[in-house]
Amino acid sequence: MDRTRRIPLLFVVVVAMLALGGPVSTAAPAKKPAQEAVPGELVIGFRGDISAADQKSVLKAVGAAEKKSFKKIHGSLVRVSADAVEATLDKLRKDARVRYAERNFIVHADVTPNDPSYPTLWGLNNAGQAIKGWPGVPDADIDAPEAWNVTTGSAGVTVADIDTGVDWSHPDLSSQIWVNPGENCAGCRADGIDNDHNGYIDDWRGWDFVSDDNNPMDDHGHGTHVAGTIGAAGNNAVGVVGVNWNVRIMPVKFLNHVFSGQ
Ligand SMILES: [Ca+2]
Ligand SMILES: [Ca+2]
Ligand SMILES: [Ca+2]
Ligand SMILES: [Ca+2]
Repeated sequence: MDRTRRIPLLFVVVVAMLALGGPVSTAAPAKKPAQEAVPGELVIGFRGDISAADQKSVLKAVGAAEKKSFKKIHGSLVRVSADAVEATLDKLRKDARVRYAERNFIVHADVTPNDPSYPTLWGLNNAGQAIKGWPGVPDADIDAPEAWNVTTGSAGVTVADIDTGVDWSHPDLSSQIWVNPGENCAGCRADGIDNDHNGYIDDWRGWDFVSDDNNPMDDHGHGTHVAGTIGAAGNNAVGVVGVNWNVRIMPVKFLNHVFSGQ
């Protein structure tokens, strides 16, 4: 029976990492930027039983000038000296009459890609949209838009897709496929020479451990699906979007086209 070739997974991972061009991921995670806020402005919420006169005395005690009062929610927008923001927040948060005090943060709409099939990817963002007639569960997702507000990926990060191969010609993946720099000199991709001396000849875009050749094309579909989740090109007005809009995917094929159980 034609079964999937049994190659120990650890061996494949080690080969992928060491033989095909070093560690899989090289870039440090991006540091989350400080949230943008209006300089010198604070938003304060008072306890509901605090009178307007008491609210004013709280503000006076910390040197805050009221810019706007929100009576219905017992809140206030105030202005303080820009260099006294932290100290003033400290004092307000210790005052039992104050429910909350924070900077006047500036918020923006979540980043949304223009890929036409994005609304069907409920795992990335579930707004309760129906998929094939089945209603969704709002927020049963991985909060991808929230993550995209921080980063949408980087070409400096390479992810090995160790699976059934990858359709490297796919319109949403072709721009994301890793290229081995050691086999990318002029003519080196097809010269029959192991230019980077890693034991694999012309392995310029990964390796096929099933057929032992340099074409890790997917003949099953699973590895390509996984590659799309890892990093289908995002915001390119084509098809779907990956968790990373921009990343490099290293195709490493170790499973053949046969489904388990066949
Ligand atoms: Ca969510
Ligand atoms: Ca090589
Ligand atoms: Ca070569
Ligand atoms: Ca796309």
